[in-house]
Amino acid sequence: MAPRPWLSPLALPLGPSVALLVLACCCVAEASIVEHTFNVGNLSVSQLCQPPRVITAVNGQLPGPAIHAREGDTVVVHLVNQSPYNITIHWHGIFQRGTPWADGPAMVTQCPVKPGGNYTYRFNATAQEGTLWWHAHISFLRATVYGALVLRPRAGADAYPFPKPHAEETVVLGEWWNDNVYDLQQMAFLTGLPARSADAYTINGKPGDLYNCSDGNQTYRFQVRSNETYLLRIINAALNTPLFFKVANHSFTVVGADAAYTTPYETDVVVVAPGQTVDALMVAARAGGRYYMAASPYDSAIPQGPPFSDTTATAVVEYLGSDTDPTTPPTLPPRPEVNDTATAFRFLSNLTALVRPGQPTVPLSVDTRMFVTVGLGVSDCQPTQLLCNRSATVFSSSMNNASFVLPAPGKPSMLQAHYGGDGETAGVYTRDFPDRPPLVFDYTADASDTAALQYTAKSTRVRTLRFNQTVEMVLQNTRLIARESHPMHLHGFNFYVLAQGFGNYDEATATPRFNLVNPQERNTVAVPTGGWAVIRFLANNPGMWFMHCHFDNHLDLGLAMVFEVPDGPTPETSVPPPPADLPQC
Ligand SMILES: *[C@@H]1O[C@H](CO)[C@@H](O)[C@H](O)[C@H]1NC(C)=O
Ligand SMILES: *[C@@H]1O[C@H](CO)[C@@H](O)[C@H](O)[C@H]1NC(C)=O
Ligand SMILES: *[C@@H]1O[C@H](CO)[C@@H](O)[C@H](O)[C@H]1NC(C)=O
Ligand SMILES: *[C@@H]1O[C@H](CO)[C@@H](O)[C@H](O)[C@H]1NC(C)=O
Ligand SMILES: *[C@@H]1O[C@H](CO)[C@@H](O)[C@H](O)[C@H]1NC(C)=O
Ligand SMILES: *[C@@H]1O[C@H](CO)[C@@H](O)[C@H](O)[C@H]1NC(C)=O
Ligand SMILES: *[C@@H]1O[C@H](CO)[C@@H](O)[C@H](O)[C@H]1NC(C)=O
Ligand SMILES: *[C@@H]1O[C@H](CO)[C@@H](O)[C@H](O)[C@H]1NC(C)=O
Ligand SMILES: *[C@@H]1O[C@H](CO)[C@@H](O)[C@H](O)[C@H]1NC(C)=O
Ligand SMILES: *[C@@H]1O[C@H](CO)[C@@H](O)[C@H](O)[C@H]1NC(C)=O
Ligand SMILES: *[C@@H]1O[C@H](CO)[C@@H](O)[C@H](O)[C@H]1NC(C)=O
Ligand SMILES: *[C@@H]1O[C@H](CO)[C@@H](O)[C@H](O)[C@H]1NC(C)=O
Ligand SMILES: [Cu+2]
Repeated sequence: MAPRPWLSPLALPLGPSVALLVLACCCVAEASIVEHTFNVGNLSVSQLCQPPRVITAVNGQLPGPAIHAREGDTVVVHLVNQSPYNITIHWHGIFQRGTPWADGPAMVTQCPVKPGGNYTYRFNATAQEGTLWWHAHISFLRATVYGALVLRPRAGADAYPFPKPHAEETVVLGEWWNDNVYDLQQMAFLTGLPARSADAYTINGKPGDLYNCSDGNQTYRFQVRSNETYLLRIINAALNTPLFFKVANHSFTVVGADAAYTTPYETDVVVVAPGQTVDALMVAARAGGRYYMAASPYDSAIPQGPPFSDTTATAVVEYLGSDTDPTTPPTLPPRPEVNDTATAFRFLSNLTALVRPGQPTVPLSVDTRMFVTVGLGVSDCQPTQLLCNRSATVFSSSMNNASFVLPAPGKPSMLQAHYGGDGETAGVYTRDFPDRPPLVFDYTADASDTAALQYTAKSTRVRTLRFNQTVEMVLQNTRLIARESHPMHLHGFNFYVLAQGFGNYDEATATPRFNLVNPQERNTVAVPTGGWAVIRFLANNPGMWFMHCHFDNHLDLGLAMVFEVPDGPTPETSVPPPPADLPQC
């Protein structure tokens, strides 16, 4: 990839309708329509000096096209499936208020778009600013079907609640397999054995110079000018790996996370779990030179799990001007150890929200309290796992010991069942997701009673809320099989993270530590390994909303549940009829 100058906001590749609007309405900031066509199909890619491989990609790009919109715009994406696989796309972090049929998780809000089929996603980017992203929400296809979704303020970059940067860049972190990821998922399911870990990490689709490869064409390059400030929009699109992110000899001011502004936070390392985003200002404070941007793994599992790639993805930050010698190798930043939980926790727990007048803040009263364990376990093979060892149990994962499975083939999606009013009678799901684990035990300390506690049964359980109820949820990691930091993602809402810590949640000591002033607002929280996090959200969005671990390996094993939010009192607070082109199963 040729080096390219940092894009100025006006030179961004906006859709035709937005480009027109920028010309026509420089003074009046009206909402506009941002329209894209996503052709999902085969793309042949050569990576890590391997022979070309066929991957599934949007419009022949890896990462896929970035969507740029302004707060309040209507986003319209025509998905055309020219791939051999069933596809859906999720707009990660978009509330989808009034458009639950556009959320995207397969079999939760829609049946998949079959090969040769198409579906138009239509939603408003209302009351959200910052960096989000989109990705496939079926099989492991999001390994290559992903891209940025950038929401700027209605009034443009001048309206950022921080000094306007000279330019912006999206930095999408990913994982790469020298394999067909659809087949990997199929084998993992059929055998009940975990899929193997990635062969490389990537920055904007490229693994970088530290991998064995000699063609010099696998490194992404950014160019900067001395003393200018850049807004990095960092997205972790990896399937299973939280990442440390650094730039040699540079530091950051974090100003946003998950499309919610934060109090400016100074750091030289950014930590992003799968599903999370971080917006960080970086001053190009050197006179010149070349510096590596590095993304390296954080492996939170205790004890450490299956082997994973202890490697580093790099991109090059190159200063323009005579002070840069293009022949010097870039400086590599020191990277945290793979098990550096202290660094991960310091970053993830220290972020706070930027409180702004007129913006919603954390609800102070609570209607429903839930205590939910998240972790690994074992299950019996399901009948459809045809290559399973039936005399043994297989890995599983669960929330409150309920291991989630999607509705079986032949059933409608959960949102269709909900809308039809026959969710339970149609045998699609049951309304009995528990508010407590079935058994109270020492969730995090080493103990010998482990084997008896590991077993978990498969089910499709939802928690039905009242419309506009305030929900507080303690997410408690367990030691069963292994402690691990699970990135828990909620569709349809942002939540506030009131507190987090290690060990067993203790209400008496935790409650006084709740941040009820400026708690960070996110759509994905990395529950500390062997620890807990407390979140709160207002259930003001009717629909069926998936909550799940954003490690695809764990999602597939059942670390998920669904919130069912009934209609409110008005048409605006009710699930509308499904769009005419909603795919059928
Ligand atoms: C896409 O690639 C798969 C192999 O991965 C192949 O079976 C299929 O025919 C290809 N489809 C098209 C339209 O090229
Ligand atoms: C989306 O925005 C458009 C234009 O502002 C508006 O007409 C429409 O009602 C909105 N849709 C929803 C579901 O809120
Ligand atoms: C989308 O699907 C409809 C219904 O099958 C079909 O009529 C239409 O031609 C398709 N559009 C595209 C762009 O493939
Ligand atoms: C590169 O190859 C060497 C020798 O085969 C091996 O030891 C090393 O782990 C490889 N590095 C990466 C990043 O694959
Ligand atoms: C490098 O990759 C680009 C596309 O990413 C391609 O156009 C170019 O031909 C490649 N160059 C080499 C030397 O392989
Ligand atoms: C950057 O700022 C420093 C301190 O203000 C100044 O000395 C230096 O000349 C500036 N460099 C450039 C390239 O403008
Ligand atoms: C830049 O970073 C490298 C690697 O950490 C370090 O060795 C070097 O001293 C740093 N240079 C300066 C000028 O800070
Ligand atoms: C991280 O792993 C190394 C090597 O296994 C070990 O020596 C060290 O104690 C571990 N650190 C933590 C914080 O667990
Ligand atoms: C961040 O959190 C840690 C606890 O992990 C604390 O010791 C530290 O003082 C906090 N503040 C900053 C600015 O890092
Ligand atoms: C299946 O599991 C049983 C019980 O753990 C074990 O004894 C047996 O070796 C396994 N068979 C295979 C083929 O792995
Ligand atoms: C939902 O509850 C909040 C307060 O918790 C209230 O301000 C808002 O008006 C309610 N919305 C609806 C649609 O009932
Ligand atoms: C694709 O989706 C359809 C409809 O839900 C389903 O019947 C079919 O089995 C799926 N195909 C694959 C390969 O998963
Ligand atoms: Cu997980």
